[in-house]
Amino acid sequence: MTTDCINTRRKRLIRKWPSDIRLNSSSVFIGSCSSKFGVFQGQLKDLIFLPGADASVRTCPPRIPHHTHMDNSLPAHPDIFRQNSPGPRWEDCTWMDVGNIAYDLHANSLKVCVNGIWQHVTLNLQAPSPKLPKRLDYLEFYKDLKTPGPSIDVEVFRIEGEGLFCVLASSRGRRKKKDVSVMYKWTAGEFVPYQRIPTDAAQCWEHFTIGSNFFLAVANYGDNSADPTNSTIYKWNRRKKRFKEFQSIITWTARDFEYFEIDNDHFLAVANHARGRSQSVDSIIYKWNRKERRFREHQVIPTVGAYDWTYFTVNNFHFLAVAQAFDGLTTLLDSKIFVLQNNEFIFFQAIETTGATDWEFFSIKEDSFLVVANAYNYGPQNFMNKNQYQTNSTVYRLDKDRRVFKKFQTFKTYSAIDWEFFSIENDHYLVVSNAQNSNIEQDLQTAIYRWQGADKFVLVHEMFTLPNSDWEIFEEDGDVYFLYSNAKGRTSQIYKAVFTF
Ligand SMILES: [Ca+2]
Ligand SMILES: [Ca+2]
Ligand SMILES: [Ca+2]
Repeated sequence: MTTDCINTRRKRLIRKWPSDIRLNSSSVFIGSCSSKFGVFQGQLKDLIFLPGADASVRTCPPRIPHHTHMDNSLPAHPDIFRQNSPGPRWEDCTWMDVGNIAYDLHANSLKVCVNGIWQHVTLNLQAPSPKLPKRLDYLEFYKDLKTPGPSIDVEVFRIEGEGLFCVLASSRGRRKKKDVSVMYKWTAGEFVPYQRIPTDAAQCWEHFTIGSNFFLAVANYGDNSADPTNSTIYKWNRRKKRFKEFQSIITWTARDFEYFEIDNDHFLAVANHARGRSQSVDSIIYKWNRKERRFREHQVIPTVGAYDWTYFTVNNFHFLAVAQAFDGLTTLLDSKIFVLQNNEFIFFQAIETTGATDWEFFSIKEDSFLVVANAYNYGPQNFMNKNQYQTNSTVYRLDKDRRVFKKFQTFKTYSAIDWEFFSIENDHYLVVSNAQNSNIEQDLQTAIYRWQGADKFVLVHEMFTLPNSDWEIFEEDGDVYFLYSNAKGRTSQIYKAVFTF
C-alpha cells in the first residue's frame, strides 16, 4: 500500500485478493471514525478509483527524474490527468513559463521555473514570517508567586524605562506581624520581590500616572469599621527607584480605589464599605489639585456596603458604577451607575445585585457591556443559608436608544468576586474568579468564556485553580500571561496562554 505517494508498506496476504471477495454491491471503508474498523486520523483530500495493482505507479509522480534540467522530477500532475489538466507540467519550464511555481513531492521543496530550469526556492528565514491569527487554546501553569499573606487584589503596571511590575494587596492575620504588600519586578521570566510597602489589611492597589509621575494607591480596610484608616498614595522616586509615601487619605474600611482621567483632570474614587455598625457610608471622589499638587475632596456619594468603583466611557459620556455588596441585612440590594453632568456624577441607573464585588466594563464592536460579579447570597431571600456562594452573575448591554443597561446574559457563578475581560487578536474573553473553592465541585473551577456572536459568551475553558480573587492579564516578550491573587493562601499563581494557529 502506498500513502501520500511516498510511503510504501508491503504485507503478504494469506488469501489471494480479491479473488474470494464479492466486489459487486460491496461497501469499502476508506476512513472510519469507528474503532471497529481501525481509527482513521488525518486529512483525506482526494480519492480516485482506478483498476489495477499498479494504480500508485500510474497516479503518483515518478521517483526518477526524466528531465535533463533537474535532479528531481516534478510533474505537478500525473500523466493520466494530463489531457484535461490546464495546470503546469513539470516539462513546462521554458522561457515562457518563468515564474511558475510547483511543489516537488520527492525533494519536499518548492521550486520555481527560472530560464528553463526548476530551481529550489530558498526561504529567507530572516524575513518576518507572516502573522497568523492566533486563538487562545488553553492556559498552562507557569509559576507560583509567594506573597506575605492571602491576597485579594493584584495590579500589574509598567514604569517607563524601568520595566514591568506587579503588586498584590496582601494581608496577614491580625496582631501578628505588621501588614505588608510586596511589589515585584519582572526579571528573567518571573516576578521577583522588589519593594515591600506597609499596608493595613490592603484591599486594592491602583496604579496611575499624572504627567510624567507614577503613582500607586492602596485602599486599606484597616482593623475594624469603628475606626477610620489611612489609605495611602505613593509616588515613584526616580533617583531611588522606589515608591515613596506621597499623600494619605482617611477612609472607612476602604475596599477600592478607582483612578480615572477626564479632560486632563485626574480623579481618584474610594469605595468606603462601612462605618461603625452601618454599611451606609459616604464614598468620596477626589480630584487632583494642580496648584497644591495633592488630591482634594471633589464629590461625596452616599453608598451602601460599597465594594468597587468602575469608571467607563460611552460616546464621550463618563460613567461610574458602584458595586454594593451588603446593607447590613441582605446582600440582595441595588448597585448603582452614575453619569457625569456639569462636573458632578448623578444617578443614572440601579441594578439589583447579590453581594456585588466587581463591575467590569467592556465593548465589543459597537456594543457596550457591564458584567457584575455577584459573590454572596445572604439574607431573608436565602434564610436557609443554602449554597451562599452560588449566585447568578449577569452581563448587561447598554441600550443606546433607551439609555439603559439591559440584562443580556446570565452565568452561574461560584463565589465570583472578579470578572476580567480580555481580547486576543479578534477574539474576546471573560474570565471569572472563584474565591472560595469550597465543597461543591463547580466551586473548584475557574471559568473562561469566549464571545461567539449570536451565541453570546460560551464556556470554553475550565481550570482547577487555587481560590482566586483577582485576575490580571499581561503580555511580555510576545507571550500572554495570567496572574491571579490567591484569596486564601500565600501562593498566587501565573498561568501562560497556549495558542492554536
Ligand atoms: Ca486588579
Ligand atoms: Ca475598581
Ligand atoms: Ca475586574
